[in-house]
Amino acid sequence: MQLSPLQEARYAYAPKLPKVLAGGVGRVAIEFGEPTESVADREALRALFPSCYGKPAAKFVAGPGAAKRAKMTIGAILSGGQAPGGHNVIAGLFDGLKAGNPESTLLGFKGGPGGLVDDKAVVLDAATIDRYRNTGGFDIIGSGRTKIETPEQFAKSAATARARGLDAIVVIGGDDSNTNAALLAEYFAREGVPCSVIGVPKTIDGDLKNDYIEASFGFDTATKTYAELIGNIERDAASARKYWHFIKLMGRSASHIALECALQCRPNVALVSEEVEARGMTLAQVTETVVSSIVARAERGMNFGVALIPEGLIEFIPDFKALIAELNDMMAARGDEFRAQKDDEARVRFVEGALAGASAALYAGLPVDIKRQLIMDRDPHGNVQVSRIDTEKLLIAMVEKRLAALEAAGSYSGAFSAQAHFFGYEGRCAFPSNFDADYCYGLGYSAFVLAASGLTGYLSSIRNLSSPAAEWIAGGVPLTMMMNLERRHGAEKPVIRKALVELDGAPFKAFAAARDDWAVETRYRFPGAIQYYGPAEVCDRPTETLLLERPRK
Ligand code: FBP
Repeated sequence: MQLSPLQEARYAYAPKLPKVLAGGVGRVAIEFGEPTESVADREALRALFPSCYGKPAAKFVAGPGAAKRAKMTIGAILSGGQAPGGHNVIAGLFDGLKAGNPESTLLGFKGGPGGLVDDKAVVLDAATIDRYRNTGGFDIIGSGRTKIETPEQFAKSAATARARGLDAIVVIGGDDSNTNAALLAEYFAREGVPCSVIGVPKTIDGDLKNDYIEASFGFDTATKTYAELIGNIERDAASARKYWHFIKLMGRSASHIALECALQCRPNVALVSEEVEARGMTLAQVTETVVSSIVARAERGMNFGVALIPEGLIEFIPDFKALIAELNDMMAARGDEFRAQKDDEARVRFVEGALAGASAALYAGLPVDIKRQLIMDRDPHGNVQVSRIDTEKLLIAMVEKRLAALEAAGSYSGAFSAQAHFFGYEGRCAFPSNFDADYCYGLGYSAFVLAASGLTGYLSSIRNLSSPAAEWIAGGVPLTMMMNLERRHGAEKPVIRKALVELDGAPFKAFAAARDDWAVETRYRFPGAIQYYGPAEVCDRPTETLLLERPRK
């Protein structure tokens, strides 16, 4: 493979570790806190997780060393969507494992959780790890979205753990994948499989966070990548002065990515799904938010602008949310009939016949492409695949219609020409920023310490992230602490609760205080490309979200 100069340089980058881990695995002791409770549905979860529920949070402190030094075999799984830094989690895990005992073995299960079920693994040796240090992507072993849920899948996972002599499995994933990790930990405990299960908080979406998880890895790099592109588009818009750019940003449900990019780039409009839901806004009202900026700017001679749209928007518009919930239940209950329809057109007709009331009317009035996109296959966790719904185009169509009406009424005389963009996959495999490279390496190293200390059902945790890496606080948090019951595939299931944008949180408040000005004036900010070498204030700066949520002390 031909290496780029940056790739070669990044191989040599030494991630910065929290001070408590920098002394090596032999000098890490664990301090336990109070027993924990889940975020909701406590009795139900206590009953579902009799072994793992309510464990105390763990914090690493300097001490005699809690991690066992015997030879171990650990299996790593990369799960769900790619996020920059996954390779460094594996590198940190590998280095911790080898520091514990050079005879230990790291296995990589191929293609996500399915690799564990089907026992498809490779040995990850030093030479392999060195080819992936500080690089983006999950290609070292691949990823997948298999949900381990049937008794047969659990039994096969246990058989793999036994056959391979696994002491621990490290699941590197988002909320759904770590829900899997919690279920697996409980199953192993119940069945007497002597194998820990440790999670690592991954997702560019930024929605796996709480008091112990300040950020999921990958959010930093992905948002900086998108912000660079948005800044470039803003400059293009302000130069050409003829286009409105509608940019949909990945992030499935939560709007953290859109909000972070807004704080970095100061676009004219940024929609926040959580606010749309809280205000009970209809699609027409959401459209009006954009239209009012377009009209105000046109009056000032600026027929250009930039609008950010979170990927999950339509799921938060109450009437769409009800429609999607009905579609999900209907597709679960009448799945066979639905799938038996001969083509897309027949499926749309079938759905139109099956829906009733307001949902039927809403669905009937949508453009045909959106109708089709709404009934595409759900992912294995029951989620609508929002990245495949062209919300940005739906919004452009709505805006055009409204502007035409305003023009006819004599209250708009601007020129509107739109460009649609979707930034998602572009950011998921970028070279991890220094922040993500350091954070991920530390998370992997911590996962080893948790596993080697005999803990199970924990998520690797590093806190105090807005401070320099040496001051970061490492440890683990019980997975059940983040769980509640939610409706999936038509039934109540235990899942890790998504952390959505909080409207009384500092990032949203900072945005809300400035947005009326941005809507009318041109206040663009150009973050530029991620810098890997240079002064720390340029290269190691965390996201605006993190700095606002956890101001440096
Ligand atoms: P997870 O990190 O939760 O797995 O998802 C990240 C994500 O990039 C979402 O933002 C997006 O909606 C989804 O994956 C896209 O999925 P896919 O890669 O299957 O198209």
